[in-house]
Amino acid sequence: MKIGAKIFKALGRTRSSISKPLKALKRKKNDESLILQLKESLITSDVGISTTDVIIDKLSKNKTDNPIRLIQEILLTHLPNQNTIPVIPPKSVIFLVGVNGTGKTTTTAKLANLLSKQNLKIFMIGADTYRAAAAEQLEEWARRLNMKIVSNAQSRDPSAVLFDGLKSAKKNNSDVVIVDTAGRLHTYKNLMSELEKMVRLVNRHFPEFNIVSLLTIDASLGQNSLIQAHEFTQLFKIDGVILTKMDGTARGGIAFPLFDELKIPVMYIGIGEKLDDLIPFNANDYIKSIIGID
Ligand SMILES: Nc1nc2c(ncn2[C@@H]2O[C@H](COP(=O)(O)OP(=O)(O)OP(=O)(O)O)[C@@H](O)[C@H]2O)c(=O)[nH]1
Ligand SMILES: [Mg+2]
Repeated sequence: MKIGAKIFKALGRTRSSISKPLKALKRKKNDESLILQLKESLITSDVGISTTDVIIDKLSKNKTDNPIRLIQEILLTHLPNQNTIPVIPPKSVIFLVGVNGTGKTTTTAKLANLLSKQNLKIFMIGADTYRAAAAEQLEEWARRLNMKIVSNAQSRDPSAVLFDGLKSAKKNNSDVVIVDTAGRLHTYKNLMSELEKMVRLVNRHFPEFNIVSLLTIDASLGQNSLIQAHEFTQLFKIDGVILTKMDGTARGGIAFPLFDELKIPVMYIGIGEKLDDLIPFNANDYIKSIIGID
């Protein structure tokens, strides 16, 4: 299945709520009750108030023949330009961070799979030393992927595991190192200071590696995920977001408020639990999948 088709399928529920009033508006132009219905759909899909307001305002004022096209154009201006989304260069350490249960460990494996298909030599590090069986979970993925990994189920020190892992990754001449981190500590502050310690370690001992911090966000959590993202970005530098669990949610509009409010670009989307269920974010495909054009 092509990437565009995959995202189209994943966003089916979001689309079904938005495209109904939108298609009806094409027939009954400027119908106030349809515009109101569209507004409600956009808001319940988590497109966000500010983007929704712009759409409704333009729709009410413009006597357009093609409301779907108009909305497509507006939505495009509310996402980062595709060319500004960072790519992962060789010699990168990717930290996957995020609240517990948002999909860090699964996404570590999925991202390893995706990047290895771009001919990058991948190394994984299981630096979640807090959750029971976290190391085993990632080791199992590494076995399936036939990839190198360093983890330590006995350790309670994520930085020590990271150090060992980076030493091995260097010896192995790996291009990209993906680090699974802990999602739960007693407080956000503790979590952030562990993450910062790991970043310092890379800068000090492995300066040849470029650091990329990606935040996993559970798309089905709606406004709560925005609050989480806000808290993380206040305390830790985030380069991009991976929206997980986009499959099956009716709240697939979350990329808009994320960018509007926090200026963080979405880089990848998780659309299932399998290794192939991670796709690079593409604004055009995403918007088409939400409003129902192909
Ligand atoms: N449907 C769906 N499920 C997902 C996706 N990504 C992750 N999951 C599931 O979400 C659950 C939690 O994923 P994990 O990868 O363990 O999450 P985590 O952030 O590592 O969790 P902690 O280690 O507890 O912090 C698992 O059951 C995954 O299979 C996705 O894109 N779609
Ligand atoms: Mg985990």
